[in-house]
Amino acid sequence: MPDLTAVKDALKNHQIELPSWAFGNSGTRFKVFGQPGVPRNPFEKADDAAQVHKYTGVAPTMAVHIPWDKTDDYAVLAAHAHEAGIRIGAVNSNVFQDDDYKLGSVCNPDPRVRKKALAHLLECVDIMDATGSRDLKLWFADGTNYPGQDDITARQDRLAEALRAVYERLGDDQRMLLEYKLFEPSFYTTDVPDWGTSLLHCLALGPKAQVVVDTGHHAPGVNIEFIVAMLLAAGRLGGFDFNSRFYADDDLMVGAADPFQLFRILHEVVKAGGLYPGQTLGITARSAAAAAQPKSPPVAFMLDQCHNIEPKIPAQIRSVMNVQEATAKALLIDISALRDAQLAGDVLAANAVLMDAYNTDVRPLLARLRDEMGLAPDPVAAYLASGYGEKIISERTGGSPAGWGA
Ligand code: LRH
Ligand code: MN
Repeated sequence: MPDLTAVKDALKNHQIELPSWAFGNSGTRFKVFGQPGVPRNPFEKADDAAQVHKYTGVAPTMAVHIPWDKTDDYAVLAAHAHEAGIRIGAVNSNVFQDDDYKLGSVCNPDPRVRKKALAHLLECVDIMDATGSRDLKLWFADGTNYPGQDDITARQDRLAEALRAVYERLGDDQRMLLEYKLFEPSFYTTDVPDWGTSLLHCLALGPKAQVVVDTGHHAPGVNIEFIVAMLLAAGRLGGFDFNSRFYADDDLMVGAADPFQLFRILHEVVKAGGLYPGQTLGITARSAAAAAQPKSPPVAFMLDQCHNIEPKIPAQIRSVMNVQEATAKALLIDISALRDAQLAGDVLAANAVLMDAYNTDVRPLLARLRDEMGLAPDPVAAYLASGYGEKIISERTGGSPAGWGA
């Protein structure tokens, strides 16, 4: 059993990034159920994100999405976030909601549309300069709905051209994270459908290009932790968009649908030393040859969720706690006993080591951790008792609640 003090130290250093859009109204094509007290602008979204950090202590950054979080001066937004106790994290581009993008954005057959899309991506890097953000996160809805609609290879060449232009624009401490998704809104081809396509583009671009794994973007039954292990081994896992799903891209609370899968994913991250820069606990040494491989870049642990029916701030707090619980269990794995059983070919013993950690109730350990961090043991209860939820409902009257604008 690993030393619990070391486990708590690792958990204190493990940071989770919140999505600004989780605090706005969201829904499905059938209905967006508005909620009272929803923020009306990125400043109020930052205030709500700061509440999650206030009660969990491990969510110090909020990702923004442009134009959903469009504002006149992004440095002012960054200063406001700082005032509230957090920082602006990844900048998400959006080239999937403009009429011009019906046949795609950077992959569109029309050069005028591609030029417009590229201009938006470059504007997002300007915004990163203003907010001090390190990560540009790129997701493209680009694809086709019918065989023959467009040339698969030509679209890839157009994509590569745009990515190259963005890559050249990045500053030394900036990077681009390329997110893949199997389908939706395109239903025949998606131009970045899987980890292989994203990785190929990243390898062609350079070390500042890495892959984002959105846990809701795979076909049912895909072994996501295998993909994570491969990307970590290649030094190209840039981050996660954490959420959970029962069927498709449901964007439900991370760990809600499949906490065991989340645990298995974080086991691969801990083992590879990807939990946070400087992590030492729980790392499994690799063969000398492999150890020469490029080191894992910092992994961004971002949530990408929509709280269509549940109260949004408590749901974000619960989601952060779900990641903490899975991470704590992964850190409790007795890696030397695991390695010994694996090398001995003792299948049942090896599986038992992992299941013992997974079946460990880590909630008391996390309550003690929060106590040491000067936080209440139950962050959700503490937030609900604060009256902040009622305050924003009474204050945020007038104006229009934020949403996806879809
Ligand atoms: C696409 C996606 C992407 C975001 C959006 C909010 O499904 O996962 O990460 O831009 O959701
Ligand atoms: Mn995502």
